[in-house]
Amino acid sequence: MNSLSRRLLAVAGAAALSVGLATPAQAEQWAHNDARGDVTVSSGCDDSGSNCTDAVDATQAQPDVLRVVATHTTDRVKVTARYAELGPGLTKAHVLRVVTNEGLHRHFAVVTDSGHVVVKEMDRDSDGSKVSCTGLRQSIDYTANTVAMSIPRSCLSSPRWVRVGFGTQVVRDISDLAQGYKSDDGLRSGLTASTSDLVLGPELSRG
Ligand SMILES: [Ca+2]
Repeated sequence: MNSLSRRLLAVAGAAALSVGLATPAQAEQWAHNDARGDVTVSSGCDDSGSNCTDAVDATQAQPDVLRVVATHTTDRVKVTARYAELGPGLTKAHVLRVVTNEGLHRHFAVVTDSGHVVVKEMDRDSDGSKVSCTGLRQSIDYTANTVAMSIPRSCLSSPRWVRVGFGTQVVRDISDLAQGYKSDDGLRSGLTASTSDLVLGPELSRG
């Protein structure tokens, strides 16, 4: 299985247009408008959810990311994503990827099941071990179809700049991974290759 899928499923427990924004005084911000209709459906998987066949299915509204805004403030690294459709059903993994100027590589994952947060953790890329961090936050709005997640800078060694990626995966049946999943990398228009990690945006300096 690819690194992204492995990570997303592991934390589940069961296994463009880019524009610079006018920056507020206290934050540097970047936004990306992701393509509509570019959800990747992974099907024909084995029992562990591996070795799937990936294909873009333009008819899938969930979890089609339409816009990602990343913000690096004086105390947090934050991303907000808006979807064509989110919805509380099924098992969903939302992942914020961060790479810092000091070479830290982290993935902050929030997994929901039927709308309830069941996993919330940050992992180190090199070995997948959990990184303790007080102050990880998420906010999910199923009416507005938005997800916001943020990491305190103090948990990232207070970096000078960061690059962030963001994506969401929906597991079709957490008790039967062979049924596959649907994914959208919020910074990649088109196929979310199951062999690659989340695409990173540009360097964002501390605001
Ligand atoms: Ca999309």
